[in-house]
Amino acid sequence: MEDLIRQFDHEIADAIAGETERESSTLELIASENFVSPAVRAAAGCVMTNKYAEGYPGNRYYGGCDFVDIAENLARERAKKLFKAEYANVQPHSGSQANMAIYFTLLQPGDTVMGMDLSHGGHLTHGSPVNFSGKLYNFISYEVKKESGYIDYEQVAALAEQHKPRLIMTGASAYPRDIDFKKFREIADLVDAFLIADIAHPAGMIATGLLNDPLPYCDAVTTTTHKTLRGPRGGMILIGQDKENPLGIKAPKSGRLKMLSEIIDSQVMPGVQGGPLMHIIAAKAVAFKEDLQPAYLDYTRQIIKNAQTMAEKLIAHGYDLISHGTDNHLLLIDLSNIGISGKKAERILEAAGITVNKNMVPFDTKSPFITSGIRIGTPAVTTRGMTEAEMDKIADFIHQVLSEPKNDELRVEIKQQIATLCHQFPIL
Ligand code: DSN
Repeated sequence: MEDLIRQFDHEIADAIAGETERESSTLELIASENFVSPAVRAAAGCVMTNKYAEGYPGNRYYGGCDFVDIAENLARERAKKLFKAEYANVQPHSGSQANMAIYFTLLQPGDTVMGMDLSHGGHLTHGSPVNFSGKLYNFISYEVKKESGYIDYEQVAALAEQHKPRLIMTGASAYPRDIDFKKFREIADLVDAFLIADIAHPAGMIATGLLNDPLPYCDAVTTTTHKTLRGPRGGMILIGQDKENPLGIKAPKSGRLKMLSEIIDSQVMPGVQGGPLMHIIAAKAVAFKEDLQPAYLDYTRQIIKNAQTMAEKLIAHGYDLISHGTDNHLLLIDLSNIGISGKKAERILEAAGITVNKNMVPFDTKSPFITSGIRIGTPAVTTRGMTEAEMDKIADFIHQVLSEPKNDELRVEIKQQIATLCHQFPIL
């Protein structure tokens, strides 16, 4: 593939070669990233990129859709099987667009909505003032507790009582603990609010039953497909089995789900998007087939074991982990006690071959461009086949680099050791 590109465009071929080398020889610890299989990558680069297919299988605005219909039907059926869902829309180009389609389905501009504060682990589309969500709707943010780092469910209930939101958004991008969706449902019911879970980060472990399942409790669930699900970059919307339709549609129960799903479908396309990315939908189908194999359960178990191993080792080295550990695939570390900003930690770790991202921590006093923390995730290194022994080593590498922030030579030395380690665990 690269040779074909090189024959015509050596600049892009060089950039791809550089990225291939970077991914092969450094440690990818960004919690939202992963490495797709060769089959998923091949599907994402297939001829279906040529096809326009506005609409849904069997009901398109264009001719010639027989084969892309097969791909989309397979993606939808596999997604439903994976999550025990009644409905799946696999067209959203991203998690943000999945969330937008849900908001457009359930809200009017100006409505009051609750979401987790970005600096406490939420996502841009959960009401950040610089995002469409914060501009279109009146978002009220809930937080984690300062002492424990866990979601402050009493605060969520009190804010809901006070503000009577039309919708409560759960889910996070930097929250290391499992979420009590049942408790959120009870709070939402008190004020007659819709409840939506954005499971972009932990979707893989929810699919395999290792983390709480929001589908029985939420009116709809959104996710991305490229994080723990290890598929192509994209989004998806799900509705659980036997869900009461939250729109108050007067129809028999079976008919209500159909009507809600039709509204969501129409908000994804034409409400938010035009033509779906059929090559990406084909790749989603391949990824979901992989996720339905027994090996994927082992993979998701190992993601958690790896994160917990790294958490224990870093705590032993004196690091301040938000919530003192993790239930899932990520750790959020407050670096205030060692006197390094998230920005600086990200830079010096990258120089040593370790890729992480700077991240706000709850009650952060630094700006989002500097931050007091870093976020670390294990999905990508687990895909390479790394287990607890490697996590121990990686935690030691991180500690060595952060303990000597001025030592350039040490970083060069560690980068070489990391390249050697990475080459023992090649990416397919
Ligand atoms: N940018 C993603 C993350 O890193 O968590 C969320 O969309």
